[in-house]
Amino acid sequence: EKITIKRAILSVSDKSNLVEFAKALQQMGVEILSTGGTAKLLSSHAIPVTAIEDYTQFPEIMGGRVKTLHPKVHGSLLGRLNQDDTVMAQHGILPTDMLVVNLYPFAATIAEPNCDYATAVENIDIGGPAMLRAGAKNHERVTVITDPSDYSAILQEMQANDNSVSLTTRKQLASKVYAHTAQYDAQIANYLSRQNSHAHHKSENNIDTPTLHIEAFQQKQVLRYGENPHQNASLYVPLGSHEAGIANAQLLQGKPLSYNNLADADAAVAAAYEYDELTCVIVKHANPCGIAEGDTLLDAYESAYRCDPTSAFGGIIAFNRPLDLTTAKTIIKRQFVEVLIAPLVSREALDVLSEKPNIRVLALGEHYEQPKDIQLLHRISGGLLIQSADNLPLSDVDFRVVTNREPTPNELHDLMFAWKAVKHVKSNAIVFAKDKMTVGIGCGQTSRVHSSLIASIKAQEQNLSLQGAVMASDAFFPFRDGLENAAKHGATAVIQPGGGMRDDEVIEAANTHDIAMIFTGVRHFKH
Ligand code: 93A
Repeated sequence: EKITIKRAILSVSDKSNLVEFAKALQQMGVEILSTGGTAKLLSSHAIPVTAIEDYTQFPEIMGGRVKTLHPKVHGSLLGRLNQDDTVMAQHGILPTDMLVVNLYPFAATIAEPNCDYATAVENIDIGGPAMLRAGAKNHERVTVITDPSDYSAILQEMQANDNSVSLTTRKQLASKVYAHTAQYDAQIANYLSRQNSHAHHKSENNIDTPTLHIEAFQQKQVLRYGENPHQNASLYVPLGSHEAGIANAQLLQGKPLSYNNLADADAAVAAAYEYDELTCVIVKHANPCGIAEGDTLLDAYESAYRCDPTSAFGGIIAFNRPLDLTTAKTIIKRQFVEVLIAPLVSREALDVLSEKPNIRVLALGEHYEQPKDIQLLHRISGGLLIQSADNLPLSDVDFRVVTNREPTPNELHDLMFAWKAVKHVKSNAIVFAKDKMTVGIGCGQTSRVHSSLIASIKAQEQNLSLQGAVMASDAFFPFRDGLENAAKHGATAVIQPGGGMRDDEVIEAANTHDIAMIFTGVRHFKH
């Protein structure tokens, strides 16, 4: 059934675009009811408006805490089409067909550096969410708008359909409402529990850490399937924020990204943006199989590819600089690639890539920055593990040379390069690097010795000499054999967290082999 919108309640804190929206409603013959501040603004623009107080015959009281919490307001929003006509008439309740509400800006208020507790509490909106939830429940009749950026689309729909909005749209808007109020309540819950001292604990390094609460997400896209074809999957994005990242990257060509594509692309971009220098990262099964810096994009790609061409087949390639024609050409001539990612992709590069339309090409945006403060979620049976990201700034790391010999400047550069790389390799992680490229990566083994063995085997397979290479380990070496092994393969410098029981023996082994070793005091487990 078509419902012509005849009456609307407008009560908004964010008053952007409101006046022109209300004007358009008025021109369509819609009667407008409003709360204090909203009514005042509309009146000042000569838009006729009925004060809610006049409709309810009850004043706004308690400094605005009770404005719309009245049966004549909620009855007006909840009254069912046809079914409730009699009781509404009996109590002088007029039906509302449209509700436009956005809430007291709680998140913005508590983000203010000087926000005190009382101000925060006063910014908990009660009447707004109550109306939103009522109107959304009754979406069979009521059109509920909570986002000013929806005004123009709704007006267009009304103009094209005799002042009515389709049920499909009303349902969509209703789902947006509940997502919004859920997010709003989550922000309040998080704030209040942060106020409570039990919600803070001293972490091991005596940093006062707030307890993490799960962010609210909404479904963005249903994916074809999950890790395997018999698994269902969806992509979710944080509610109410447009976070930069793979989930919002622009697909310039190719089929929609799969679950594995998204996960691998994410790993590749995180690693590529670990570096300020021009860098290429090739990822397979969420692990880098080649990382390299280069003077040109092509250099970087060639070096990253050389590290492990076998694994690079069907890989995901990410750059932290715009993708150019020469590099794009070389890649598609040389190898099968699933996804190519760069901040920008030049017109000519895209033209040549279009010869292989199955390659998914993603642009992150010119000024892309890797988000720093994202929560990492890991579902376990019966619960959910949440942790903050592994994003300690390098400037906070206390790099200490623990051996007799200091690293040479070249070794030092490679050590830093390898240390950034090893953070992005699944544990146990060992990275050999030389001349700003990885020359052997050992990932995901249950023992460090085997990771290092695999890294060296891979290097030998590619005829990449480990002579003069450096080695990075994501966690400390429990025994001196880790160092013996590095020396055996020709590594001359090592970087690792340190902190093991037998650090003395490990340092002694390094000195015996004239290896320069740095302790970071920071571990980079990744599982
Ligand atoms: O303090 S409230 O929770 N009590 C209410 O009854 C109520 N009704 C609407 N806040 C209430 N509102 C909110 O007031 C709306 O959600 C909106 O954000 C704001 C609009 O107030 P004004 O029109 O006076 O600017």
